[in-house]
Amino acid sequence: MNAKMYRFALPLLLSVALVAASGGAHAQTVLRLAFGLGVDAHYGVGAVHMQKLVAERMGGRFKVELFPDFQLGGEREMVEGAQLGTIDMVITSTGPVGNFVPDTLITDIPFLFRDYNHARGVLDGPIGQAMLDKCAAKGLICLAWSENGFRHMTNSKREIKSPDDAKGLKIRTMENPVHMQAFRTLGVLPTPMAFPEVFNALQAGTVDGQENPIGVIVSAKLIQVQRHLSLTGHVYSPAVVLMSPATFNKMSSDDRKAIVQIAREGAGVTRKRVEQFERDGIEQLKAGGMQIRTLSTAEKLVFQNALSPAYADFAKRFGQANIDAIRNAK
Ligand code: EAX
Repeated sequence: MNAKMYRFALPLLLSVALVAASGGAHAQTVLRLAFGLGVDAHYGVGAVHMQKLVAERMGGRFKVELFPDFQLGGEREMVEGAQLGTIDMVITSTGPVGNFVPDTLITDIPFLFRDYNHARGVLDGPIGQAMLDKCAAKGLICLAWSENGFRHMTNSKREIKSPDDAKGLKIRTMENPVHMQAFRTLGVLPTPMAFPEVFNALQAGTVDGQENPIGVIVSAKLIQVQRHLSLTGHVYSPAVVLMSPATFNKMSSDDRKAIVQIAREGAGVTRKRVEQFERDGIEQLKAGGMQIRTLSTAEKLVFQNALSPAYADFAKRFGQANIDAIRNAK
């Protein structure tokens, strides 16, 4: 064996010897997946499905460990954990994500999406993919769009059927500048707060109300501290499945492709659970004694018209053409 062949063969022989010495076993990497609400809520069922698919499809190289119920902090903290690498994967609403990836904030504009099909079609298409691709420059890997749902207003004081009814109420919002600006424009006093603090704040009366999709209102048992639900559907709340770059970059290209597909399929299960909450949750809340006010299209239009000053600002901030591209998507 000449010197050149020897140089090539030695590392190969060494690595074979090492694998043999380790009994051929590959170390299994644990993927810590964190999210809010319980395992049977919309993020949770998606996370459980992802856990199953990783076990089935990734050759035992990876194992998903679930951290539900905000165990690893509110959504902003979980996203920070993904940036730092202390959390491998997160399923979160886009609420705080805009503070890390400003390009996603356009999705938080009130009354931008007509319905679930419209929102999912845009997010799963080129517009949505372009936003996911912006995450890497901000220290995050956004694998797939998931879903939180259309948000509605609850409060302990009075029925809300018009902006005038909402005026002066102290409403908890997510830590999201677009939502806060919209509520300020309506004359509401927005109080940004991480979700784990919301139940106690409502119970103590430090805020009068909050706004969230049915799945969150039901899963967080907000009926215990809120009397009125107004089905405003004032904003579609996307969610995103994101990963720590430290974890993602250690994966082979095949495993990266696999985890992206698994995130997409997990999001599909989440979306089904959101639809189930939309079907059953309102009746459940009504049966529990919540005073529920449906708003007509005309009444929702009054909210949209009252938001005109904010829309003018959003057009400047995000570009009217970009807003129209989303609004007019089929
Ligand atoms: O993602 O903070 C919120 O209101 C979110 O909708 C909730 O954490 C679920």
